[in-house]
Formats: sequence, C-alpha cells, structure tokens
Amino acid sequence: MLKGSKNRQQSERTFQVLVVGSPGCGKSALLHRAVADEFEPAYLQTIGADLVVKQFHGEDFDSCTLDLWCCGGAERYRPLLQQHYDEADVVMMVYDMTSRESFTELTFWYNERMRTMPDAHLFLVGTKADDKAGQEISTEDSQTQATSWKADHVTVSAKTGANISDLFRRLARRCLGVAPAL
Ligand SMILES: Nc1nc2c(ncn2[C@@H]2O[C@H](COP(=O)(O)OP(=O)(O)OP(=O)(O)O)[C@@H](O)[C@H]2O)c(=O)[nH]1
Ligand SMILES: [Mg+2]
Repeated sequence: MLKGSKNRQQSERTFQVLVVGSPGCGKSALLHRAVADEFEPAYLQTIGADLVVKQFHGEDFDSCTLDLWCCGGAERYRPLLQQHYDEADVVMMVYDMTSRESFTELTFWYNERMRTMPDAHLFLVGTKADDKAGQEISTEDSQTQATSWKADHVTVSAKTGANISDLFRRLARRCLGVAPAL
C-alpha cells in the first residue's frame, strides 16, 4: 500500500495523485469524464492548477479518496506542482496518442519524478484512443516505455469514456496495495 493519509472525517484513506503532461494532451478532459461522466469538445486551457477529488467505492476492496492535482501543461505552471512533490503517492503521466511530441515530453516528468519523488508509483496514460486515424504512438511503443519505467499503462478516451473506469479502478487498487504485480 502507498503511504496515503487518513481523511479528517472518514476512516478511509486519501492518496495524492499528480496529473502531468503537455498542454492539450487531455488531462482535464480525462478528469472531467472520471468525475462528471461528460466530455467537452472545446479546448479550455487550464490556467494555474486544479484539484479534482474522486471518491472510489471499491466492491471487492476498500474505498479510498484520490486527490488529483492537475496543472496547466504550459511550462510556466510546472512549479505549481512542486509543493505536492513530498506527499505524492502516484504520478500520472498523460500523453496524447495522436501527438509524438506529448509522448517525448514525458521524459521531463519521468526525470523529475526520479529526482524528487522516487517512491511515487507511475501511471502512463495515453488519451484520445478514439482518434484511430490520428494515432502517432502505437500501444506497443508506449507499453515498451511503460515497462522500462516500471509504470502501469492504460490507454483511454475521454470522448467515448473507454477505459476511464478501468484506469481509476487500477489506480485505487494500486494505492491500496491490492493490484496485481506488473
Ligand atoms: N478526440 C478526443 N479529444 C479529446 C480527448 N480528450 C481531450 N480531448 C480534446 O483535447 C483538447 C484538450 O483537452 P484538455 O483536457 O483541455 O487538455 P489539457 O491536457 O487539460 O490541456 P492544458 O490544460 O492546457 O494542460 C480538448 O479540445 C478536448 O476536447 C479524447 O479522449 N478524444
Ligand atoms: Mg487542462
């Protein structure tokens, strides 16, 4: 189990998740689909940072709360996440499957995590899986990268909702220490 912390009013645990990735890769859309089950086609750039809280009620394992810290992908917002480095349980590295650049940029976040949050678990998440014609990163390539980074790997679509609940279920299980080994 990752370290997490106890909620003030509840007995369940709360885990801190940093959601990082390039501008426009789909971080906010992913979180919005996860908590509101809606999709916004227009690009509304995140200014500064957002906190999205997702409560997870496991059927075959304990419940938990995920604090998802998501900052705008523009470089000037990166320092906003630094205050959460110490308490991060998971770093969710998001890339856009239709953008090789967004995939390459994750190396920054991988190095940052190795330097400052070596104990945080990694998730590598590919978005926009619905856009088959635009794919620039194959699942094989990203799986190879995930294996070398010892990361869980999931590809999702916020547009269709595909794999979103699977992602958060795996995330909650990983936090609670009930996920199968990689
Ligand atoms: N087709 C498709 N488009 C998506 C998907 N997810 C996000 N988008 C679109 O991609 C654009 C950017 O999505 P955002 O979620 O705002 O990206 P972001 O990573 O939060 O961007 P910043 O806040 O600038 O860092 C929007 O127009 C979304 O509608 C997806 O799964 N499929
Ligand atoms: Mg955003």
